[in-house]
Amino acid sequence: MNEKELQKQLQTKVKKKLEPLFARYKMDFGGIDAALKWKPIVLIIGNYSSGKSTLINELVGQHIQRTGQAPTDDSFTIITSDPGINNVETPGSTLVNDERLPFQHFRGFGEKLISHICMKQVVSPVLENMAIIDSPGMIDATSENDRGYDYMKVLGEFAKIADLIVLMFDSHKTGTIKESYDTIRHTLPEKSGEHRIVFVMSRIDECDSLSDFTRSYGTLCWNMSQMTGRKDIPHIYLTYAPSAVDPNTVAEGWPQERDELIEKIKRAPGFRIGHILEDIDRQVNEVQIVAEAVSEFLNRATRVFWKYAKITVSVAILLFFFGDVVLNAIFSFPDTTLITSIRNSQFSLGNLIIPCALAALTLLIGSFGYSKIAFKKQRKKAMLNGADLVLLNNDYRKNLWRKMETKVKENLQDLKVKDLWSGYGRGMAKIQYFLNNDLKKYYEKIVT
Ligand SMILES: Nc1nc2c(ncn2[C@@H]2O[C@H](COP(=O)(O)OP(=O)(O)OP(=O)(O)O)[C@@H](O)[C@H]2O)c(=O)[nH]1
Ligand SMILES: [Mg+2]
Repeated sequence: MNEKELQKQLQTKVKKKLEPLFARYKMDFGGIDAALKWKPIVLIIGNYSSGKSTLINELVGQHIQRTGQAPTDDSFTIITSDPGINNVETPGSTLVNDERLPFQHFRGFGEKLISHICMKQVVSPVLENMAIIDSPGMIDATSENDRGYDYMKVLGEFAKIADLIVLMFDSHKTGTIKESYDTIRHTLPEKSGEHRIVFVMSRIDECDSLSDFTRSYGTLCWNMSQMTGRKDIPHIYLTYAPSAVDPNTVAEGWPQERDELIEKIKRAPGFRIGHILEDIDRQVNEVQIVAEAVSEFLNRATRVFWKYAKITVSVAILLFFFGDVVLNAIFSFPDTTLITSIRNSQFSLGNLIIPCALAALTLLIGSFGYSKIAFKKQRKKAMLNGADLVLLNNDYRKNLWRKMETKVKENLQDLKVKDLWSGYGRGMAKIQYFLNNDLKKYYEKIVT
């Protein structure tokens, strides 16, 4: 089975199995669905004028994107190739409404963003099984108003569906721009995996001397470790635009450095299935911890329910037989109690009215008391002390909990007494089965 067929099969299976579970625990299935729908994506991001558009033009072999020294692109441009389509440009308003594409959820970012997304379909062998997204250059924007939409969040959404993220810094502005900082420090770690990001220092031909180059490279490394909070420096690819450089001035080793980056980009489609499984794995683990907390709460609530039920039924039975005796002693009513009527062999159905009414009233008060007081109290306590519902025996679980705690609260808040019997617990078993069987099988398939 080739990768495309495997992706298709995964799409049907995962949708059928996971979508209802995600919905049950109020989780968003859109991310997985989007990744399964379309082709592999390479996202090119970085400082303004770092050479993003130039790199794309050279990779595709055509002048598709405008280039320029000042901030040039203010849009996200999705560039790809589809059979029989040449030079077609589609506006964002069409893209976000096309169910076959993974961009529907961008609708939520508003008109301003939608008018800053477009797709260009060109003829290019490199792009047949891949799309490259050119993005607005990062600037020192400080608020959402500067762009008219939440740039960081939008970038995060693109990062989520990308198989490779190329983060470019030119040799003049090695990582000091606010949006670059926020991207590395917050957006990318939250939305993508470290191994999907490549750091690039571009326009290296503009370093006038070796010492100039060393200074730029050193600054970038320093900033990078500040931003990532890591002591080890990630590999930094070096590149330059051959079109901008006199071939006689190209230093030894540069072409190889550049080829390495180009190869890395071209290999991105090969990682798609692995990434999809990784995303599914991560998100199913997130649903799992929510399901665990919910089902533990329901177990505890069920135990309290039975305690309540036992007490209420016992009181109802007592009142059924002796309630009318007490009434008779205090109010001399009813004239004949149930027990007396049986003892005197004068039993008639009328003697059952008061005992039945007392028993029914007790059951009513009991169930009212449970659902309106006890259940709510227990739910409130669980929401305050959520961590106590799951086992947090390692750092992975602790981090996962931190990430999902709000989702757990959201789920607990909406639980009703009838959910004690609505099969939430079965959701947990289904998730477990998916992780231990289905997902494992798919991992085996891509390894073989
Ligand atoms: N010398 C030299 N110039 C380059 C190189 N790459 C790009 N340029 C020039 O740098 C300028 C910016 O390049 P773009 O490709 O437009 O940069 P960008 O990252 O797309 O910029 P924005 O769209 O504004 O974010 C253009 O004038 C390019 O011709 C390079 O490797 N060397
Ligand atoms: Mg550009």
